[in-house]
Amino acid sequence: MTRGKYLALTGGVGGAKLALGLTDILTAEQLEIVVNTADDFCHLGLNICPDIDTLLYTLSEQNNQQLGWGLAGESWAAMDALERLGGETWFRLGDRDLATHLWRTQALSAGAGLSEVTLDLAKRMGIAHRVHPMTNDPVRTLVHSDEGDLPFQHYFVRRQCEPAVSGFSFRGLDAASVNPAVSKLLVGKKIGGIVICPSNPFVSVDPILKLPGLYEALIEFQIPVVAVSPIVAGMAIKGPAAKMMGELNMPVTALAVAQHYAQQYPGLLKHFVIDQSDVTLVPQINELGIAAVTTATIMNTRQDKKALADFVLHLMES
Ligand code: FO1
Repeated sequence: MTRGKYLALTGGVGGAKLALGLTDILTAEQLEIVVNTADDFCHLGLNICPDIDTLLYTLSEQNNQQLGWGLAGESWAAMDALERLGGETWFRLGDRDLATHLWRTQALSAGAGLSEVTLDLAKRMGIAHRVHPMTNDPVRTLVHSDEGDLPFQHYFVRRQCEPAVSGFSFRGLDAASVNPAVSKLLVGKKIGGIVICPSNPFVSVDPILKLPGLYEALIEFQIPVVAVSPIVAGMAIKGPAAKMMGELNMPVTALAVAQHYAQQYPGLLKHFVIDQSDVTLVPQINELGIAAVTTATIMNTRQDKKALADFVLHLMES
């Protein structure tokens, strides 16, 4: 089957699963992946990029499936030693994972951009596909909550998503530019379609789509965009999306996710893929001007990931 070049937009775990399925079908010439960087932060002097690393570890089949982040077969000697020194250990950096952060921090300190560093890291991990941070500029999610404004990792890891959220803002977003490697693909009309992976719409997908000029470019170039719902049968497969929706007074449904995308990015989505268990939502999603389609969206096995990827790609060709 011949396909043009596709872009996948993703955050962490759920998105990385679909990205892995896409890499099983599409070659490095046919697929490039754009990752959220608004979760990034500087911790213990290291540049940590959690979504980039979750994707790189998943694509290189080194990811820790029990934790959902970090590397498989990890050990924690450095964290234990840091604890004995009375250092900060709420954000757990495994011994092997530390090597990634050290490598990245050194390369960035030597003057390389995040884009270059990420492409290089991916190559060194044996990943054929090009992985692009959404921007080279610092964009940081701030979670507005009943405990005040919290930097994303303080909300997510330190406070275990317990504070009730009332909204989000993305520091640095207005001054940020879309990664030039991604802009080049869009302007060069090289993109045949975009897959929005089943990542958190508020803190993983919004920071990407809200980068100045990106949504406008996707509309201008009439690129078919398909999104996959991260909400299935009223629950998030992974992470705090469902809890956030409840606190934002949204119904916890795939329909509400589609409404969010329709309101924030009018005309962007051509198709919205929801789980077959949510089939009753199809007519209401269609009323938003987005064609809702159902399939099995829960990705437990490698075959599940590939099957969902194949389904999404067929939609884009239709
Ligand atoms: N998530 C946790 O829940 N606890 C951790 O201690 C933790 C450490 C960590 C270290 C490196 C890394 O790349 C990711 C890490 N994560 C941890 C996951 C991560 O912070 C979140 O899953 C994402 O930011 C949300 O997509």
